[in-house]
Amino acid sequence: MIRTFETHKVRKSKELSGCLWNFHTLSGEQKSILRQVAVPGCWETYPDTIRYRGKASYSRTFEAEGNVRLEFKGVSHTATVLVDGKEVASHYNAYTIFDVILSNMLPGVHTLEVIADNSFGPESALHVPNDYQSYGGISRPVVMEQLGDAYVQLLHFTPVWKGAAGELSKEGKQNGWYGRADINLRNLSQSRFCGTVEIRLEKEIWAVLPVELEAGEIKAFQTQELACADVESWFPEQPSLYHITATLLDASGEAVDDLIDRVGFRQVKTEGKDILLNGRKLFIKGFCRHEDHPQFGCALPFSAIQYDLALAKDLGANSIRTSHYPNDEIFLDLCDEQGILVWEENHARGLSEEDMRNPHFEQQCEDCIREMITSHYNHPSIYIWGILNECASHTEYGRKCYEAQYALIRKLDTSRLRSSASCQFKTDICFGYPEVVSYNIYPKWYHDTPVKEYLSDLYDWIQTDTEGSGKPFLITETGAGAIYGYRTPTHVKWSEEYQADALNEQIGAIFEQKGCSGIYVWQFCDVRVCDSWFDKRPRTMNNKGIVDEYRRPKLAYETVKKWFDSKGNYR
Ligand code: ADA
Repeated sequence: MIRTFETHKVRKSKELSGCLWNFHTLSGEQKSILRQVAVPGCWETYPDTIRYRGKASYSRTFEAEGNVRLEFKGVSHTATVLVDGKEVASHYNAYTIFDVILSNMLPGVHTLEVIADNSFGPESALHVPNDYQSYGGISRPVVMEQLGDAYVQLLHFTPVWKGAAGELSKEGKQNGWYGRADINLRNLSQSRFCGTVEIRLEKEIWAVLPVELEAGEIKAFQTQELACADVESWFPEQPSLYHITATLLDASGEAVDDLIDRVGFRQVKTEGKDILLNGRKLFIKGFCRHEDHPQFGCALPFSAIQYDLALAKDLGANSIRTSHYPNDEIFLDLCDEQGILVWEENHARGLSEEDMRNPHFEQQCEDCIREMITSHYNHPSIYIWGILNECASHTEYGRKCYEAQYALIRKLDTSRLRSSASCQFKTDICFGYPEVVSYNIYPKWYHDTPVKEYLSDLYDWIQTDTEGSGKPFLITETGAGAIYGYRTPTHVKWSEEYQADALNEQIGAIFEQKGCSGIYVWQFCDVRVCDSWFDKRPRTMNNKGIVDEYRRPKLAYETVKKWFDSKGNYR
């Protein structure tokens, strides 16, 4: 399953995943383990490659002719793509989409090979041994599309509220909504393309733009801000969605290509210390969630993703933080449809200044941000872009990296907030850039300070000594570890009782903290971590889940549910 809705009616597309591909390992002593494997999938879900770190080859045949677009939703973590034995694309990062255009293919059967590599090394600045697993495989779907001479390469829609402020918070149809569409068109032929691009909101024609593309040209088009009458706003309680379609017509008026996406009319901004969603003061009750499962690795199927969201909703959550990388777009489709707000972040966790000085770091971060925002721009559930979780935001070198990445996000998207989850206690120097100040704190786990005291001390420092003063404030991580099934009247650390007690105090203090707009509990479920973390992580797992890796609830499940159910979505 690619998306929860059709993204084309004119363009012909075929999923190349959703079946078995030929597989063999390519490095180390496990050379040439030959078999057929499910794609999408991770090789760590097979017994003989469960801890394999290196390269492996996936291959299959496919029929095609003319202009073909291959889209890879995620290959973990570095991909080399060959068609008929010739390299046609390469990509770094497991968590972002990449594509390749194959022009003028001869009719017939072709071979597709993807070499995936999950090894660590100096050329990988973001996938490093870490407190989560860098899996190996074609972990998200692969799609083949048949293109004509010209096609719709990108369709971004920005909702704009122009009505009276008070109206925005009412549910039901409103006439204050406008929108702006940005479209990129590409001419694959060697001759000029003339025609029009027609944009529909649901069935209604909303805009028509004239098109002239020189041979081989990629051109950006933008509509003015146009009215979108009688649409309902998107709220967590009323997640109204609308299909937007860009159809490319040639000079004779024939449709030659199209691209369909879904949008929601909602406005996100800050006002003083508040995060406003459609004018209402948002209160975040969320979880940090890794894409991780003992049976699927990071390649969770649709039903497993939906099960996680159902548990989060049962727990009273209204938001998920995609810690620490962009998520599968089908997860975002489900969040759009179910009114679950998303903090989506680029790929980084706990990188020191030395790590950030890796010569590949800045380009790999920039690529991840561009690819994340380009492919996820239209999802109304995403209210904030995060960067660089717990990286070196306390050093001058780090500050320059944060500044550049915040600036890039603002260049790509003016409609959403920005933040970064910091762990630099009273030493962070990067709060002048983001709209929201966010911290990961672990009183009652990594240090036994009373939570209320620790939190108010940190909050007061932010208000008095930093450029984050007066900005909205979020706790983006707090929690404690518990080994599922370890129950003891001693309530010692690693027991389920201790985790429940710690979270009770942590959440209680955060809910009471003035100026705090919410919390993300670390973390939704227990996850596999890299082997080298064995000494810090019992079971070589991060055991701070509210449920274990099989989604079995720990005692803390009811504790979190009690707190989350006690508060609505707004302050
Ligand atoms: C950090 C980090 C998380 C996880 C957590 C923990 O806050 O952002 O990825 O490692 O600590 O479990 O200690």
